[in-house]
Amino acid sequence: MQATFNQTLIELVLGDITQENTDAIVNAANSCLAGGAGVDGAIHRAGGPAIMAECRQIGACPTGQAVITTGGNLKARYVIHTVGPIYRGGTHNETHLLESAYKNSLKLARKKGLQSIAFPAISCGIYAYPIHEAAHLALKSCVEFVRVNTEIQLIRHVLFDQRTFDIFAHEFKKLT
Ligand code: AR6
Repeated sequence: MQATFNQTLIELVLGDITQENTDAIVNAANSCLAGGAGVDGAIHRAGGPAIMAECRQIGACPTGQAVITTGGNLKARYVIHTVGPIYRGGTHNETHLLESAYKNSLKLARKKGLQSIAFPAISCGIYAYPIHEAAHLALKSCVEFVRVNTEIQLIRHVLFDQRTFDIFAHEFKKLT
């Protein structure tokens, strides 16, 4: 499923983000950049120890911010590590923090001159963000960004399971 917004193709696919060949893939990290389970674990396993070595040098990343490392053994040249909010009832600035995680990742990609980027469903696993709302915010953040920034040509949302894909697809149709 895909649609063009301004100059950027936004695409939804079902799959494993570690296999993506976009310039960068985004990691749903924690603020210590310490590695973990979920997509974070999968990216470090597939990318090898060079990524963690760079994360240790960087040290930390506050929630809603993003940092960049090389892609190690991945096909993607870079990994952008962002930290989504832990969902705590929706009254702890979660909306703003999730939007910031997407937008700051995109800003960093633009700053690096990258043309394509793949996102997982940030905060939708261990951090327990309600998926409908997270999908809406993810897509809205990307569409808002590409309305005013034309450098990135492809944003791919890589959803790991059918249910998450279907929810993203439902929210995507509302925007097209
Ligand atoms: N490719 C694409 N998506 C994936 C993959 C994969 N290989 N593996 C899992 N997902 P989560 P969070 C999906 O829990 O909620 C870590 O321990 C998964 O099905 O990875 O932001 C970090 O260190 C879900 O839809 O990230 C943090 O402590 C989505 O990716 C914490 O988890 C996000 O799930 C971050 O939690």
